[in-house]
Formats: sequence, C-alpha cells, structure tokens
Amino acid sequence: MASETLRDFIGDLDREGELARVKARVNSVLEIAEISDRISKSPSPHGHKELDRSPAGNLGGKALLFENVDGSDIPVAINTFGSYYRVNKALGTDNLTALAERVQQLVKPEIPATLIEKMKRLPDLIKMAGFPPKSVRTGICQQVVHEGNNADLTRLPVIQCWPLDGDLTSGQVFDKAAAEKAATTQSGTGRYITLAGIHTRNPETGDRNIGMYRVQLFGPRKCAMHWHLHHDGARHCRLWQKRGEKMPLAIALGGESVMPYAATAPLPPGIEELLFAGFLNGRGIELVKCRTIDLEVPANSEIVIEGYVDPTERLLEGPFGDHTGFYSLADWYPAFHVTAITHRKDPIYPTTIVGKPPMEDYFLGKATERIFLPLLKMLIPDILDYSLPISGVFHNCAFVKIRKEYPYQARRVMHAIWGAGQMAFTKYIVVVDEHVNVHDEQDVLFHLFSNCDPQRDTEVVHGPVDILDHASPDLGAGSKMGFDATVKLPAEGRVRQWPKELEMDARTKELVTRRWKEYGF
Ligand SMILES: Cc1cc2nc3c(=O)[nH]c(=O)nc-3n(C[C@H](O)[C@H](O)[C@H](O)COP(=O)(O)O)c2cc1C
Ligand SMILES: [Mn+2]
Repeated sequence: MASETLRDFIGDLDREGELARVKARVNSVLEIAEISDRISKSPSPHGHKELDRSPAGNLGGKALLFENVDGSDIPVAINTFGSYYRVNKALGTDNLTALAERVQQLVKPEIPATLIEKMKRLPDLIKMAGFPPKSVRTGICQQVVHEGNNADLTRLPVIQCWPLDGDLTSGQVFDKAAAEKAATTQSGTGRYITLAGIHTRNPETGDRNIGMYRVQLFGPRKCAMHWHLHHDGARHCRLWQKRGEKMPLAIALGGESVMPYAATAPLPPGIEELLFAGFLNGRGIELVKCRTIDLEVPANSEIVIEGYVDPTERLLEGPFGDHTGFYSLADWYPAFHVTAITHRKDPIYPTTIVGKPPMEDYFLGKATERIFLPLLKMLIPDILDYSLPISGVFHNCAFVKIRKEYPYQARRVMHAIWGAGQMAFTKYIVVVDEHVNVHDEQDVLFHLFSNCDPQRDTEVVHGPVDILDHASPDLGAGSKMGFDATVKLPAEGRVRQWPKELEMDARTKELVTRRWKEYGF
C-alpha cells in the first residue's frame, strides 16, 4: 500500500533502514543540495529488482530528513523517491513492471475503433476502476492557517540548489539587458520550491490539473511559476488570460505518497492527475476546499500555499540548475501571489534537487517509463519495449524495441513517437530489433553503430523540442533524429546481403555449461 501522508511514508522508510536523520544544523542554501547530491550517487540499501542495467540501477542512497535547518523550525525531507526501492514503495508496489501490469489491465477492456476514442476513454476507465477523488470537510493540511499578511514563505525552509540559481548577474540569462534592469528592480531569490504539486483548473471545462513545476521565491508572498509552454499549467494560464481573469492556484506539498509522482506523470491534457493518483493509491484522494481561493487540494498535504496568478504580470524567472546538468537561462514567467499558507501541526517540508543524473528525478522518470509502457503500446502497437537511458536525461533519447515485420516500420514508429504526448520532444530515437536489450545501453549502441548507414538509416525531422534543450536553434523548436538500427529489408533503400549476428549454437553452449567444472577455472 502507498502511504497516506508524507509523515507516514518517512516513518515507514525509517523502519526499513531507508532513512537517514541529520541532526547537525545545516544551511538551506546549497549545503542540503550538496549533501543530497552525494547521497543520491551512493549505493542504495535495498538494491533493486528492475530491468535497469545502467550503473544508476543500484544507486540512490537513503532518503534524508534534515531536522535542524537554519532559519526555519520545519524539517526538510529530500531524496524520498530517489531509488527504485523507494519509488516503488511510494507507489505501493513491489516493482514497476507489476504496476505496469495493473495499468495494462486498466486499458485492456474492449478496444474501441480509433486512437482518439481510446484516449478519450481513459478517464472513464480510471473512474470505473473506482478511485475518483472525494471531497471532505476537514483535512490535516488546514490545522494551522495563515491568511493575508500572516502568510510568509520565508518561514519555510525553501532551499537553494545550485550556486548561480536566481542570479541575474551571472550571465545565465536569455536577455542580458532585461536581466540587468530586473537585477536592480525585481530580482528573485535563489530559493525554489521543487517538489510541489501545482493545482490549477481549466476555466472552460472545469478540468483540474496537477503538474510539478518549480516555483522561485521573490518575496514573502510573491513567486514566479515555471511551467513550460507545452504543459497543462501554462495552457490553463493562457485560458485565464484570454478571459482577462486572475487564475486561482494552489501549491500542495506532501500528501499521499503517490501525489508527487502523479504530479510528474505525463497524462494527456484533460485527464486528471487526481484520478490517476487515486488509481495508484488504491483509494480516491480526499480533497478539502482551499480557504481563500476556489480550488480543492489533497486534505493530507503537509503544507498548502494558496494564491493566484496574474496572467498579465511577468517576472524574470531563473537561472536554475536543471535536470539536464546545465543551468536553464532566466526568462519571463508569470507571477504568483500568495493569499494563504495552511499546514498541519509540525509539518515536514519535502523538496528535491535536480542536476546531473542520477538524482531523485531519475527514479520518478523511470517509474513513468514503466507505467506508461502499456499506454504507449496502445497508441503504437509496434512497440514491444523502450528505455529512456540515463545519459539522455529523458527527453534527449529513447531506445525503442520493435518486432520488425515490414519495410520502414522503424520510421513509422519514430514518427508516431514524435506525435505522442510528451514523448514528442524526444531528440534522438534509436529503434532496434526484438533480440536487443533496450535496458542495456551497450547492447543498443552496439547495434546502432553496426547496423546503421548514416545516410540511409537516419531520419531528421523538425518540430517542437523540450524547453530545456539548450542546443536547439530556438527555444522549444528544433530538429530531432531517428536511427533505424534494425536489420534492413530489401525495400529500405540500397541494401546488400545482410550478415547474421554471431551466436554459439545451443548444443555447444549446453556442453560447455555441463562440463564447466571439468575445465578447472
Ligand atoms: C523534479 C521535477 C521538476 C520539474 N520541474 C518542472 C518545471 O519547473 N516546469 C515544468 O514545466 N515541468 C517540470 N517538470 C516536468 C513536469 O512535472 C511533467 O512534465 C508533468 O507531466 C507536467 O504535467 P502537465 O502535463 O499536467 O503539465 C518537473 C518534473 C520533475 C520530476
Ligand atoms: Mn496534466
């Protein structure tokens, strides 16, 4: 079972030897981040049972609870999802493949005719599975309420992750002139809320969305909201802007242990993360009404920050040390104004840092890779399996396995991926045959290097790319490349006689296995 609150989850991790409590006084500026980075890259206590053959498979160290943080009474939890063992535990499963099978069951019943119909049916399927959210009258997240000027973000132990975060004089900016001006007038701090669910509502349909977007502190009641232009929060914001209205928004921290993951899940627009969270949780998520805005938030949250985005007001957000391993340059994002902060008595503040992998987000991303395989297969039935290798930081690279049955099938799969939700941003796609292990980078690269003629077997397209891709010529727009590393068929251009890949015959293998001891190694 998943845990009902962050406090319960941390208690469980502690009992299982998966938590380190740090009693030494630490600084929320950089020190927590550096400790967490080192721990992330150390061996994890329980190892793992996943498919991952990368060096990161066994890493992740322990979850950390900093009990004595400079400038705040609130303890800081970090790296709570940062290993296969812990991300599984948060999602109430033993391994991600088993969870993917539950998702498979969900999407299996009677297959309607078109893809659109299939996608449209998803919310119904989840509802039928019986886990819609429920409204309740009270929640622990409102045990303590600070409204108006009593709400003060600077009382939270919001961390700074990397040295140049929020530094407009660092040169890590898109527009130097604007940055110089903003640095003297309206400059953000280096502190970012990094592990929150951002709750918004579509003003036209009423659909609720939760996304994990970082939030930069500008003052006690002012922040910048960093949602990428392709994400649902940004889409909602454009709708509110069109109406000329302020957008209610709540930042929820903690809650059921499935909540942070659900906020990162790449669900298609209009499919509510709350339904998916209920499905993962095995029970509908309980919601309470916010105190100062017209939104509901998970009742079991540790801390909730209520407020509104004024779609006409922009702040120069960033720079921020990102999960790509580079700084994201400062750019204009909407301002968020706090109207209330509510929390449980003795809350824990959850956070994360991103940077060169592996870090906590690697394991959240791997959970998505597994959980969404059945949905990806539903869209693109040719796909047998796929992997997002650690060096590709998710959007840069996908290894895809197919059972090749006709010419140019690999190309068809590439184009389908470039049209599939957030997978569309994948910069490099390598398609391999059935016998290749996509979870073994060595095996994939071997087939890529040997089976591709660069001119004949690559496909270059133009399209939207990830906002975080700093190599694309324009922000969010650039090119993508597919490698057909499968065995070529005669109709796929000029193809000579294809050699067979080496493999020992079964009889000899069996003989050598049987006699192994005799050889005296
Ligand atoms: C630790 C972490 C931080 C993230 N930060 C951001 C962010 O600042 N902005 C953003 O647009 N997406 C960010 N993401 C990715 C989104 O949470 C993810 O794409 C999610 O599916 C978006 O939800 P949506 O489709 O409902 O918008 C982050 C993901 C993780 C795991
Ligand atoms: Mn969404």
